[in-house]
Amino acid sequence: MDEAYVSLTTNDDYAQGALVLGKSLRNTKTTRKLALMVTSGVSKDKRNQLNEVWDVLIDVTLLDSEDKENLVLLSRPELGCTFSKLRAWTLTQFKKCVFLDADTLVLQNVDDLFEREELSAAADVGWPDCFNSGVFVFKPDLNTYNDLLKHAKTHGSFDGGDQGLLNEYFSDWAASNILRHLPFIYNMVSSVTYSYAPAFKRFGLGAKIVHFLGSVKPWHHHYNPESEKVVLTHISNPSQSDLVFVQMWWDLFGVAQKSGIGAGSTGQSSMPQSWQKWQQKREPQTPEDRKTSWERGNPDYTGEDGFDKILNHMSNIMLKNNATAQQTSSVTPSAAGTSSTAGASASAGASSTTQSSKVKPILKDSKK
Ligand SMILES: [Mn+2]
Repeated sequence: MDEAYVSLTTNDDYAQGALVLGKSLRNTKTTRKLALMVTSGVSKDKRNQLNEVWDVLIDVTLLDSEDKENLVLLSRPELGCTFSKLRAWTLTQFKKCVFLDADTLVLQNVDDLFEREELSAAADVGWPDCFNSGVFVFKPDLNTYNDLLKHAKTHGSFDGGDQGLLNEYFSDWAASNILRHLPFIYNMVSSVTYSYAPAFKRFGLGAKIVHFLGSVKPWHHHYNPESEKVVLTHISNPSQSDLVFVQMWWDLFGVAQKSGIGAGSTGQSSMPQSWQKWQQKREPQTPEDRKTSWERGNPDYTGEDGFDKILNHMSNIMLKNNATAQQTSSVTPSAAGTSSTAGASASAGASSTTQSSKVKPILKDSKK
């Protein structure tokens, strides 16, 4: 196989992200290889864990931008090591790759990304004329790698990290070819309900890759093993979407740690509840499926068969009955009334008869 998903971790902290990312990719039943770049900062224990999920761990040496001034400007000095990301272009055993930051989570199969050209990426939410370098399609090539290093030495990076450098190097991204613009659902910010809640409501279920931007990562939050609920201790006012996705991250982390043992176990049964729920929302059950679940004593209480929906349904029936009753009473006098509208009245009368005959079975049902 000559195509691969590639990620990077330079320490044990991000290794947790890489573990969950790898697991989430496995769950999508991808046909591509999973290749993780690691530096000497990753311990043996973590490497063993990661080896369970990733096909191959590739040792790379740390590459630092040494651009402390700009990193301080961004107040993210830890970003310097993300320059090691450039090493991805040396993985010439693969023809084409998709790079994913270790702080991303894959919700659905994204193998279609391999049909895209270098460099394809989604717009950055902070400056949409720049791409976000957390998810991108690229072609490993030593010439490109050397050019990138040369560019780094002569121009530096305007933000001190890999994103500034890559955006200047692939500077035609913004305007040259729309096919190199990935849709936002391939790199959706986890806190998206903060910036555009209605859009998340309308399009969020289509999300394919979630990106936990910022310095607080899912693994920094507190997880209560008894309630199996995550507590977002580091965000004072977390967004709704963060709550959902950080919980999903932790649930998958639990599975990855228990079974480990990732490569084979991709069955539905190993999917945590939060993931099953998300999938059910995305692929709603057919009425037949729901009937079967109901008959087996498993109504979807939190979804389609939830109390609110049942209440809504019932009040709709009641309102319809009231409307029908009103219509019937308003039609009757005209049916018996003036001869000039006799034709219209007759048809209105007929339809009201049909409606009231429809009402009867519903009333019968509701008595059961
Ligand atoms: Mn990131």
